[in-house]
Amino acid sequence: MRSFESPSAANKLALSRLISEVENETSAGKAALDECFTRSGRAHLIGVTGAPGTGKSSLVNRLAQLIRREGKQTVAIVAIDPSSPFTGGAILGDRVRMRDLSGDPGVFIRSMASRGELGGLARATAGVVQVLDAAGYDLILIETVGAGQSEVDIARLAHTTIVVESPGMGDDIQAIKAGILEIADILVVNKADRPGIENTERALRANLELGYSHRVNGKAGHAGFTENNAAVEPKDWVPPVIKTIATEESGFPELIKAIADHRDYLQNSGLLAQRVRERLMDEFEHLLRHTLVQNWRAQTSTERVSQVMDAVFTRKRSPASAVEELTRSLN
Ligand SMILES: Nc1nc2c(ncn2[C@@H]2O[C@H](COP(=O)(O)OP(=O)(O)OP(=O)(O)O)[C@@H](O)[C@H]2O)c(=O)[nH]1
Ligand SMILES: [Mg+2]
Repeated sequence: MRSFESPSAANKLALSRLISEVENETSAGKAALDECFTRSGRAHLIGVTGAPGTGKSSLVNRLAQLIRREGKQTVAIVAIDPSSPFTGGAILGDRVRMRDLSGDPGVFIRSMASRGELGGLARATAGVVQVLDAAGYDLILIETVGAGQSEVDIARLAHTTIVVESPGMGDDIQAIKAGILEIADILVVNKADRPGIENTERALRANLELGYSHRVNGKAGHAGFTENNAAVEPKDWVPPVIKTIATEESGFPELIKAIADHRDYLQNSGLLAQRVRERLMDEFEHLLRHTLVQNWRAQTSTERVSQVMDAVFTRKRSPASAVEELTRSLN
């Protein structure tokens, strides 16, 4: 594990292998995660989400490149489901990314495929991010296509969530349709070189103002631990709207500053500690459910389950009583 402390080109291969163990939930992977955890908690986790083709990969790529040019921070990129069926852009984006960044020892790039099981991807992503955090990467950029519950779960992993929108679909803001606007800490209108940028920006700002009164603790949809609220009382964070051109460098100094400002805001308001606690509680509960169900499955024969479920299907038993019956040995 010592070899993962300072990221370098030499240990990227070892890091890749370790991440595969974690993704596949092998016993070596689980042991590594336990060890990594105690050395994690330093990295700034940044979620980048938005509809297919808005330019997330290009943006993440450019961000990493410019942050590296400043030379102060190392960057890891986790791209979720890069083989998105919606656009072919991601594959091209990934290739550009590889060429631009892969020679830099301060950059690590990992792609992750979707999982079948609900919650599986979020769990695997949390594990991978934890390993990268422990390996010492300062910033971890997590790219997800903003659609569906598992994407929202992944976005919740991040300290700072960037929602990417782009013009070209009339006034139809895709992030609003997908219901991801309310998780944004920073809004980016990418492809600012395209016509329609003003309309997109205006519609976004209007929606932001509308939704703003519903925000809780600076982040809507972040219910959970609230016992600290009296002490915290943060001034509301107003998500900035930033125009970028990811194929150039336009808007990126502003975006990098907004990311740093949000990090400072979270730290100074006490929200960072609160969010980290919420996230760890989430992770604990998710793992608890996962473990209990796995143990139960290991101890319960499928024949027994179908026997009891037959009684449910014929309405001789309620689902609740089936659960009671089938978990009796665990009590
Ligand atoms: N004109 C213009 N094109 C851009 C800009 N940013 C990205 N693109 C192009 O838009 C296409 C999609 O970009 P990606 O970065 O792959 O978008 P994405 O959101 O990651 O796409 P998915 O991962 O498939 O959801 C590519 O052809 C990019 O070159 C921009 O600022 N201006
Ligand atoms: Mg992409």
